[in-house]
Amino acid sequence: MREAEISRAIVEAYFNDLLESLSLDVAIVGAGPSGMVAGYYLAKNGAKVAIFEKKLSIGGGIWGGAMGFNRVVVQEEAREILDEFGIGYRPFRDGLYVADAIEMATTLASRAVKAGVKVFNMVEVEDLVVKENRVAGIVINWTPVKMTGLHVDPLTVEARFVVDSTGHGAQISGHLLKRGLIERIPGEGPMWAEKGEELTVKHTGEAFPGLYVTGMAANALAGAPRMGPIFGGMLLSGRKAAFEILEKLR
Ligand code: 48F
Repeated sequence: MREAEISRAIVEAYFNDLLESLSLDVAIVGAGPSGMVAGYYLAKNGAKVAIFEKKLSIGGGIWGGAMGFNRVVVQEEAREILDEFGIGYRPFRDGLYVADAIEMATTLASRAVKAGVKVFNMVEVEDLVVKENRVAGIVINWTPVKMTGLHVDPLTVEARFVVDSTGHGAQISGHLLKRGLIERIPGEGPMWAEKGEELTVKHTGEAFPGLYVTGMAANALAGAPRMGPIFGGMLLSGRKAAFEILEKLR
């Protein structure tokens, strides 16, 4: 067993995947619930898709449940997505179900990867490629480069569609705002679970030619309320974006 061979195995495998992912049908930014669900349905239906996640871990806001109590609530409308993924849950009251946050994060990730999604963690999307008023790709850099503030140029990935699944900050749409390509991002409103859940799904869609928004990023763009630790809207949002994009890819 030679150390250099271990290194060669890693470098070859990683860079083969990265090379293969430099030209995508869909580049998803953010491996939270909405991004992973979108990735799963896209890959399962034949799209070439990768998720770029700036943190070491995938899962976004799932892990901590609420206040670190690692359970999340899902409403009736999204139960079929839990079933599709094989995530367990217990009925509570009023059409609510409780799922284990750890099971949700790991199962969403596992099923997305097994469906064919490539996940590149520790990679921050620092900008967008925009050509002739259409988003045409993403600009990526290593998270440690961003954290240390080193002056290192990025790489670029071309994609027919980019999905902003970056959560509360809507970071990717923010690059369009900075360039005056969209007018404003009002940011999410104060807590109102029912309304926030409904509007997350409603506002999921193409926010700019070539750029879709999902989950809390959709709420931030629309100025819709936050909703806390209820996750059905995130799951439904990811699925909605995936099927709208699949339709356009066809
Ligand atoms: O925040 P996040 O979980 O997004 P979401 O799918 O779900 C929101 C819920 O978790 C929760 C909630 C539900 O009621 O309110 O907050 O909308 O995941 C967003 C992911 O995007 C990553 C970030 O690290 C997180 O894992 N991310 C953010 N900016 C970038 C990024 C970036 N520039 N490049 C790569 N990843």
